Amino acid sequence: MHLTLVSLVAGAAALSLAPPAPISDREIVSSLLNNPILLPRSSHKLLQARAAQLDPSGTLTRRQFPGGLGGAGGAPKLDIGSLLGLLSPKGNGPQPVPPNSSVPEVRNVPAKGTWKDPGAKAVKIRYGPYRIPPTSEKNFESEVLNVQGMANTFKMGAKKPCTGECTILAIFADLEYADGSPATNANGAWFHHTVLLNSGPKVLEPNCGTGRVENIFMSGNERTTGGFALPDAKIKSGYSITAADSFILSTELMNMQNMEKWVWLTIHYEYLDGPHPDYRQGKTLWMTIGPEIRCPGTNITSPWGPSNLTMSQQPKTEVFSEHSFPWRAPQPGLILGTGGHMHDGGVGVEIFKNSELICNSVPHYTKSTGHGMGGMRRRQLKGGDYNNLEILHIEKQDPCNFPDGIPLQKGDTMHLQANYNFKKYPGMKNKKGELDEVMGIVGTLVAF
Ligand SMILES: [Cu+2]
Repeated sequence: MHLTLVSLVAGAAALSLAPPAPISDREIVSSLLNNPILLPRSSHKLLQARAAQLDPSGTLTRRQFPGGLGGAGGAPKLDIGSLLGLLSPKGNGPQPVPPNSSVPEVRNVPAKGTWKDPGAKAVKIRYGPYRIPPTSEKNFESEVLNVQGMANTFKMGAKKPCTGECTILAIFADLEYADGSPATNANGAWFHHTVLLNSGPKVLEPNCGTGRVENIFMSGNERTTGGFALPDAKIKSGYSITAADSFILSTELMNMQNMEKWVWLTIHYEYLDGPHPDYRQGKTLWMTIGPEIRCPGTNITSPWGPSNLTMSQQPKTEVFSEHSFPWRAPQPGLILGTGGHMHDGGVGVEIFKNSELICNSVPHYTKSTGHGMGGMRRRQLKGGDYNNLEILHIEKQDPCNFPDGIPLQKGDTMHLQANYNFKKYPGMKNKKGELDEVMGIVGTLVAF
């Protein structure tokens, strides 16, 4: 007994000396396919469609991949290399030539000034270039999602702000052209969304508690701040990454014009070098509406009754409220901040801890100042006498901050209620002229 214990301890010590192996591409892709919480619906659907395209047996067209993708237990073996080729920013098709750019990949930039930690560094990393196809171009995305001018890509092993250990305090994402000037919807580049995922041997996905791949940041046109700490909080927190962690970027960009564009995604990181055990672990908890978005391996039914959305997440009525599945805290923590993301037509996302309303995240609309819209005007849309460039669009959405933290006990629940009213705000239409998919996503910063 004594000997066994000693040899176990010795074995553990020997193990800890070897650097932990990073997560394989196969495990990452398997997690992304199996856990619909990790990616926005459109990116998840495109990933499934790409995987199905490469599956010679046709069995991968099923929604779930419970056996993994390794070919074990009768599960089909997916050629991950080919899949990643299809998903890369360039794709497998004819290679269009990006413009030259002299803007460096990594720039040391001033901290945005809100994170008062004296040791904080700030760096801006440029990813890309990404080609955004003209609205008239037929591509895989336009066929699968009924949209125009969209490019959806993955980048595995995306550059991290540090190569060893560091603690990230905040993340901001933006788009720019070759010369570094901003690419916005005002000049026709629609920043649909980007998702930054982290994978690693010690990563634990906080929403479902399964898997070693985690969605740590999402942003779109509203240019959300991804914070793992509150600038004015009394509680120190951050997201720590290690040398074995690997970043994955999922990026979905859209064109508002019938003219090819090349853009770079920029991510600004504010971080502290090295490990910081005195900091609480800041985690982003994502909750979302959607008829089939559950944790892998669970089969719970919604306590809120039938969904107001179709399977492609398009609204069935003009005025409705839609809820997420409740999330249950696996351990105590502190809620430091929360905020929602909606699509046009949204009037607010209400966020609850147990049954108590802790935040109403309200969207703010502005008139799009797009120009050169010839490519879109030619099309006569049914079901309304407006086009997507004539309506108000959500520009930003209010967050709620709790500098003292709202205590979360083990077993406490959280959920969201997304309120939509298309009578008040017209919604974006897809290329068939139907109301396009809607979202109700809430990111909550919890310090564990
Ligand atoms: Cu969205």
